[in-house]
Amino acid sequence: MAPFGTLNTVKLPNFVHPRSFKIFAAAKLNNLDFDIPPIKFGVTNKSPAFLAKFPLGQIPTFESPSTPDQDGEPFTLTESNAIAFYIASSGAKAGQLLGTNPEARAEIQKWIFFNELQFAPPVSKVTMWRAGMTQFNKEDEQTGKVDTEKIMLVLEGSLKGRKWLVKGEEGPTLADITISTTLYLGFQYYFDKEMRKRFPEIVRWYEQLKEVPELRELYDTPMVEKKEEAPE
Ligand SMILES: N[C@@H](CCC(=O)N[C@@H](CS)C(=O)NCC(=O)O)C(=O)O
Repeated sequence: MAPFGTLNTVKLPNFVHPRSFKIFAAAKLNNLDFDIPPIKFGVTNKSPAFLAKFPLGQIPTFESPSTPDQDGEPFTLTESNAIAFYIASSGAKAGQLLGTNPEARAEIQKWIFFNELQFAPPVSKVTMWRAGMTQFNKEDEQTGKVDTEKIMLVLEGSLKGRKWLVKGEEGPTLADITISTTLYLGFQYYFDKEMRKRFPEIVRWYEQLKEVPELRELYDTPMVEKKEEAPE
């Protein structure tokens, strides 16, 4: 299959870049593939060639030479949620992923913002150092723990009696995919066996996502038995 476009992201063994995970999941559901050039984080994305196209020098970014704009320039996109939206819009499962009516579409947007602003930041504080990606910070660990717990309780309540996050939709929608991006990281490093017992709806819903044939391989990562304790 010809690549749908180029995705600039980092690929590390045993670590899927969290902001890119939702893009990969939407691509799997829409049967799309990417060209992924090798990137040395902090070097390639700060090179003049990269900055000329993407001035913030951040990843992920997307480019599609086969879809030029009106000036003949390749279509480019930054912001992981916008890229995930574009990929979700670009295949046979667009209707399922983006919602079938205005209420569902609005609710999907709600979960995307919820993930970006309420959920991913605290989960990132408690997972990234455990994943070896950042330094431990005591204050971040404490606030991250409190805020993560609060949001997990909201999510647990929202999933009660529902197959997917957005009521009435034949999901998974982009809402499920986006929230699961944060949980994917969380289950690997933070939400251990003890914690998972307290969130049965979230675990049930996540296991169900793992059973979607197109997603099985992407989501196939062991969940942590016991999370690393924070240093004193
Ligand atoms: N809102 C952006 C944030 C992108 C972002 O912060 N990417 C980080 C990696 S997770 C990055 O490239 N940081 C390098 C930098 O800011 O110089 C998105 O969702 O795509």
